[in-house]
Amino acid sequence: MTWRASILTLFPEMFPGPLGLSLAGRALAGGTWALDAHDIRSFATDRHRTVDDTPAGGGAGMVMRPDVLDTAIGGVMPEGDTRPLIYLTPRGRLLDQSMVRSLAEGPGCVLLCGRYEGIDQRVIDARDMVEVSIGDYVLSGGETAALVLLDACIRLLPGVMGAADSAAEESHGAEGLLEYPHYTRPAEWQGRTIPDVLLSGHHAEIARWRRAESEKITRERRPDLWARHDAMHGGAGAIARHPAAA
Ligand code: 6GU
Repeated sequence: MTWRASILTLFPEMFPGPLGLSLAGRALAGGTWALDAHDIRSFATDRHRTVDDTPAGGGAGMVMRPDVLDTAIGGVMPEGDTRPLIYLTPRGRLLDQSMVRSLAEGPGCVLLCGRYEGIDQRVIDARDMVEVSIGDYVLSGGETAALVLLDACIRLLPGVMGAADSAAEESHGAEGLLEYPHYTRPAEWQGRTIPDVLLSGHHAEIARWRRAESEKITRERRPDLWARHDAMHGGAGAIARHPAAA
């Protein structure tokens, strides 16, 4: 069954964009996933095809109208469509790899990309939208966030990635650690060498070195991920439990 993404946006030309290339593009052409992008403006009913209005209570910017959005959603989500309806907004729940995994396992998603100051709260409530953010910074619209979310999901669809285990071993994988550093030829470049252990042929030692590097970089860069990883493994720190590796 094809994983299907439907997009509601004022800028449908932004899709598939970069997702039409490389891994995702090949999977799109091959039918692993499908995309339909719809112009919200085409669901407006007045002569001027109005999609927004001034905020109730006053203030700067414009708010997208609930009636137009509801018609648009109804137009792309038939009765019985079980896909989650996601509104991309900086006030949403932070996207993470576990959310990505569960979306990729489902039938697809419907993505609503907002512009202006936001959308009327009543359509968020009435349609039971899941509000999702991709990080703590502000984008000019939800479209680039939608592309990020889709990219993360598509690469997990069966058959999209080359090596069977390349999704399992990477950063934010099941272990919740960042990835160890990578090296390739030449063995010496601008006076810099490759760590000896990687050229030793001792697979167990290489695995141990990579694990230690993963833990070190996660501790240094992402104390939040490290705390969660450590708790997952009984807490108190991996080194403390494995004094030999310290
Ligand atoms: Cl989903 N939308 C916008 N406009 N800005 C964001 C975002 C989404 N996530 C982070 N910043």
